[in-house]
Amino acid sequence: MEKRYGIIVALDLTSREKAMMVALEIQDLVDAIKVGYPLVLSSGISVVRDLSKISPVICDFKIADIPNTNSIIARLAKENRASGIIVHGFTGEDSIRAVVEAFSPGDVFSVVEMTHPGALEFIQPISMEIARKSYNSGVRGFIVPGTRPERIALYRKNFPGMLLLAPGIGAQGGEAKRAFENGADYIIVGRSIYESENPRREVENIIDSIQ
Ligand code: OMP
Repeated sequence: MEKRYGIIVALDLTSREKAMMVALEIQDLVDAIKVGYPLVLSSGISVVRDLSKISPVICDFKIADIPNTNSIIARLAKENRASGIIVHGFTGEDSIRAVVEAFSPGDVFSVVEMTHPGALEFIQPISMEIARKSYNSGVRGFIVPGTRPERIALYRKNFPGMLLLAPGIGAQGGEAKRAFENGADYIIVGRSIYESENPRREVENIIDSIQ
């Protein structure tokens, strides 16, 4: 994934037309488009292929199954030209590794800690172990909480070579500048961009805020 400003847009839309429109409007300012269940379930997996003609696509399927099922899902994403894919790290080394192998060559990102308050209940207490297992399984990077910059700094310190992608910027209260200052390589931004009346201006504002 080539880095310009380090911004990944999350298009959690249920309209293919709107998704294509926003993607085209901001394609030169973002490094990738993250696509998840809202868009794929409403538009079909072919939307990944269509968006990949505009920008690299990361499939956020948060894959969390047994190794065999994980491989099938990863292969489907690959066949539809995804450049990256997201797996849930808590499922363990064999499940993560299955995605790494089925998606190769391609970037696999493991969710090691989440942004929402509920992540403190189960995930955060074991997140460093999740990160360690994910690292051992050969992932390219981690999804880390942009809502908790001090946690980003911790992952940065413990895993210097890993790409750190931080969602939770904007709508969930995280700040782009703080995420980068604490070691994020990329920020993931959804609603602040796609719900804006002027998505392009919103991305430009984010770029201004980090320079
Ligand atoms: P906004 O809150 O609208 O900016 O969107 C954030 C995006 O990042 C959504 O697509 C979420 O599903 C995703 N995300 C989180 O918000 N928190 C996480 O802990 C993990 C993710 C993710 O895996 O991308």
